[in-house]
Amino acid sequence: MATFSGLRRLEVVDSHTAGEPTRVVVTGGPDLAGLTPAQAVERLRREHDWLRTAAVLEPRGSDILVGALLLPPTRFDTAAGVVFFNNVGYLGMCGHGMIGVGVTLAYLGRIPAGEHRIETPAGDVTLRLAPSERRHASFLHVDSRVSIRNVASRRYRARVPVDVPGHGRITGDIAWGGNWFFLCSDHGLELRFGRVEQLTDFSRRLRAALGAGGITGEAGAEIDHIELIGPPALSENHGRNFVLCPGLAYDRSPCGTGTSAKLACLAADGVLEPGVAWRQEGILGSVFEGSYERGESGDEILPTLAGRAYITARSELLLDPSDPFRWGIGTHGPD
Ligand code: PYC
Repeated sequence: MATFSGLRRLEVVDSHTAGEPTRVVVTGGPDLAGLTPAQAVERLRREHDWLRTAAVLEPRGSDILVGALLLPPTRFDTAAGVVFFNNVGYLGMCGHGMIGVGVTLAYLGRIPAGEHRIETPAGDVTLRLAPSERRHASFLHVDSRVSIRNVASRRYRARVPVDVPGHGRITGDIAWGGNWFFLCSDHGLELRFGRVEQLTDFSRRLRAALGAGGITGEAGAEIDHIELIGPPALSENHGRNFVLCPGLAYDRSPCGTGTSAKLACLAADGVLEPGVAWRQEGILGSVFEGSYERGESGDEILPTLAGRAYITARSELLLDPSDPFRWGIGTHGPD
């Protein structure tokens, strides 16, 4: 007979933003009160990585899931802190995830419509939630469309040549949008949903070539996101992307940090003025609307992105001490 003593419980709320899922861990994590998100990441990595693996790896999660651990604010002017993670580690920021965090906090009744500052390891991000209008009414009191003002973003290097085995030479820009991206337009591939296997394979080889060639972000930072750029499917939009995430899943959304990196490149090339809208399609055709203001230093921009997120589940993850896979498949957990 099954026994259920000693279960560890994680309360989670799941959502998706433009098709890309986010799992917010609300309770059940370790006590990280008083730590900033950057300090919390270090503590999680060292002592509590079980939380990440149990929440997002199989059998409870999958490679495409991005997790978000809510933290108490460390300052009077912020509403919360958040640490994002995935199947292989921790993220500096996550745009689709932050939009999901916005609707989740509203769903939980923790924040009303309005502006809220959220701490992340990459810096503060401002969430803007509008009250729901009747014609869009859901069970939330806020509209599903959330906008975020992301961390300062910038292009670091332009038109960097890379030899991709089996493909030939391509060029791309290296940019920061809260994570490091290599953005490539001259790949010659069609950015269609039916082609995700080919796009994934090419992006993996491109990422390996960056590593082999010692091509990095600033201060030797690993470039762990690849963004293939192409024309939009719909004329009302301005571009389309395919983004390969660090754990080799592709982003179902247009990728908030990737769209920020793209805006930084457009600004650096002088082809998009501050305040002008850029509608970025992802590989599913879902859209983030972006724009930017100039940042404090000459090459920095402050991107704003808007997209829709929907709550999909509220549940309790149970970690049974007799379950050999309770910490996630392929990991041993703390014991
Ligand atoms: O939206 O920034 C984003 C993101 C990063 C990884 C997956 N989504």
